[in-house]
Amino acid sequence: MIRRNFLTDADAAQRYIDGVRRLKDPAQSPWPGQDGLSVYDSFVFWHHQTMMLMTPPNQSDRNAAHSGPSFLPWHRYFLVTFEGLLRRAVNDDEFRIPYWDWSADAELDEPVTSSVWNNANLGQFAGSDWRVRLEMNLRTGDLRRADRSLQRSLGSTGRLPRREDVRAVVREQPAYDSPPFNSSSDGMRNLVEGWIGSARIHNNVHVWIGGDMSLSSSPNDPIFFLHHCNVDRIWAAWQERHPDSPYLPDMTSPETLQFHRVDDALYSIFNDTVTPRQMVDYKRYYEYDTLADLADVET
Ligand SMILES: [Cu+2]
Repeated sequence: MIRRNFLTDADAAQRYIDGVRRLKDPAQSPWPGQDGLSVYDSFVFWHHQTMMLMTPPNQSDRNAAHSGPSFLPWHRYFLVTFEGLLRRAVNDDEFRIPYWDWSADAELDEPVTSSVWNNANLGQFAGSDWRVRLEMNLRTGDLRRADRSLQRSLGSTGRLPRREDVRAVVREQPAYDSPPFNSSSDGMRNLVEGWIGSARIHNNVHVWIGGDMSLSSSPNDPIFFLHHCNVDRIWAAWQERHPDSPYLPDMTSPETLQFHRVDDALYSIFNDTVTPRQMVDYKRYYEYDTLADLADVET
């Protein structure tokens, strides 16, 4: 039950691609009640809905899974749910989502030449047979039906975070998060999410890829899950490095932090109740092949 490196494990990479293609096909993987849409598309919808849910509603910074503490557990849950469907799609209980170590690509002279973008890998999804069927309407902010190719703008803006940027956060940030628990907070979560700090870690990767990755419908790009798997790996490395640092905030925090407190239900479009507390112990679901490049820890 190991999550492996997409760049160095051709088998995990190929199975990820196979599974994603199956989940995207409305004939093989229909989204019940949504004509012409697939199970894959439901994840685009779920992510978009979550971003539109401002928490609390009278501000425009924190939503149910971004610019706040639940950024990490919500995306962990999102990936674990997707991973369970992938497992069935490739018919292998042991399969886990691989991670894209973008810090390795940051060391290339031309990161856009990384093998992750080859046509045999993620490059193929920018071709004509991969259709974006739900997209964020830039004018209204709503989600609408579409039928077009995936868009990327690799490397035109932004920068891939360097390994030392990530290591510094894992090493030097003992606090998970801090008041006011939004995009101005100090602490590990906000440095990893990338609203503060020079590296702008998670956000910068979305910007560097561009196109569909810069919208609330960003899971349209299959790189989304590989990117977030690496973001999750950073959280895992931090957890191993700071085993006594708790998830914050706890339930003594006000209702305005709903969807972010440790025992709140994470926002879901499905009939399920999963809390940040239940997502802390990732080893219930998977382990990483290594965390040693991110921290001086044993896995
Ligand atoms: Cu997100």
